[in-house]
Amino acid sequence: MQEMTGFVPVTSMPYSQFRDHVGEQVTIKGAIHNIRDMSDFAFIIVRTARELIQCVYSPEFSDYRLTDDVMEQCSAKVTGKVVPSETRDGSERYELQISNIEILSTPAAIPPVVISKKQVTCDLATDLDFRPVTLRNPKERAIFKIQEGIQRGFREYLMSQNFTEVHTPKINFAGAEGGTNVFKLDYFGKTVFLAQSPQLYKQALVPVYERVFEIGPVFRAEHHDTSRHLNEYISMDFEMGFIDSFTDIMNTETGALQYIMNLLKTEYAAEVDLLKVDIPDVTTIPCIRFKDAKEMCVKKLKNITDMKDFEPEEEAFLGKWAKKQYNSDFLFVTHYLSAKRPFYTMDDPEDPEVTLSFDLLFRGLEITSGGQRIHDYNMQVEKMKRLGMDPEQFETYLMLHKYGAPPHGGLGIGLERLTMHLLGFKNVRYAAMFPRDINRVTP
Ligand code: AMO
Repeated sequence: MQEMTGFVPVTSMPYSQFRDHVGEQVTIKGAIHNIRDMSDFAFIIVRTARELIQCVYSPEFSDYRLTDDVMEQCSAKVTGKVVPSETRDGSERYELQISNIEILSTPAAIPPVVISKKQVTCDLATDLDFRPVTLRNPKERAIFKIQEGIQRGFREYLMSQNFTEVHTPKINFAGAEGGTNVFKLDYFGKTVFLAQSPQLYKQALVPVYERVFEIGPVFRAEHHDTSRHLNEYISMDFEMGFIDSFTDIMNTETGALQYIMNLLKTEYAAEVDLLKVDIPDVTTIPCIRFKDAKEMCVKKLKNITDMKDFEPEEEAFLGKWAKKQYNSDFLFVTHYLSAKRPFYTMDDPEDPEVTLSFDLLFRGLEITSGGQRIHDYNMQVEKMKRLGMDPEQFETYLMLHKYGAPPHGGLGIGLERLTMHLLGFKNVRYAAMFPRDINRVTP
């Protein structure tokens, strides 16, 4: 009888272990990423899950003879002796002197774009059209390794702060964020909506777990094609109960960002180096009220017409201002106008025109919205009515308030937006693995 032992060996010896095996034969498995034929010898670069490993073929080393089936993108098992390699700057590097290559699979065609150079040089649309292939380029794949680091940091930090990870439904009975950017779905004859955010559910879970978080996809039917909007993105949300003030939420986000940036520096150093990521300092984050920020924008920028929200150029201006004034890449803008925030937002009891809410700008781009929520049943029903909503439609959401909820609040961070500005991209699509926008649903 065959029995499973629960053990699968790691496919390749990591490069970091080569120094302990100098002079020994080791085997790695990966894709042949690049072949540089130097006539009497050849460099064969093997791409493993996270590394590029230089292997050298020469008839001098062994009886193995290179054949034509060793081609770029074939999968192979390469065996060779670990030797120090010559480097121009004298730094310590190792390579494999090939003693055998076993081909495990052969591609049917040559990649449509060059992926074996340092960088993929085609335009964005072509890059996205061929994503399953272009992602193999080490710089492209490093983007999403960094993105993994951000999510991991968010998760690890919140778990250390007693948050419970949850998953809420993406097929919803109502749009949580209002507006028209909600996808409608025919659900066995009923109209339902794709979740714009986990808002209605994460709040419901506060009286259950006190602190919850979720990392998951959300959907926005954006009707325009911009460099900062996707129709499906990953939202990193949390919600916490028993807050004393909405600044508890901003402090928790600051702590999460501190942890994330530190994690990237330590555990993702290879990708940080490869992409030359400028990791921001998050020791403290300055705060400014919406009203004061708006006044500054109106003074410094021309043609500001929307007095209730910021245009992208105002956010960019505020980003530069925070850098100059506080040497900070981040800026919290607080107390947004009540008229511009969703129905669940708590108005400021000292000035009901404004809310106990905030956005976080990172290098001049909004990456987060958050704030304190209404926890009182009558207050929530009244606000819904004032906004022309039908509380009956939100009966299940209102159970939260009706049956008792502590003062609470939370936030949502757009993962692709954070990645975009961390890596200095001009378009959010570079930071989305398989982006969905008004013109794209493939690959
Ligand atoms: P909001 O709608 O502001 O707030 O969204 C939160 C964050 O999500 C990101 N984001 C987007 N990213 C890419 N494409 C889009 N179309 C897109 N829309 C938004 C932004 C934004 O700051 N429920 C609240 C959050 C909360 O209060 O907890 C919400 O979803 O980075």
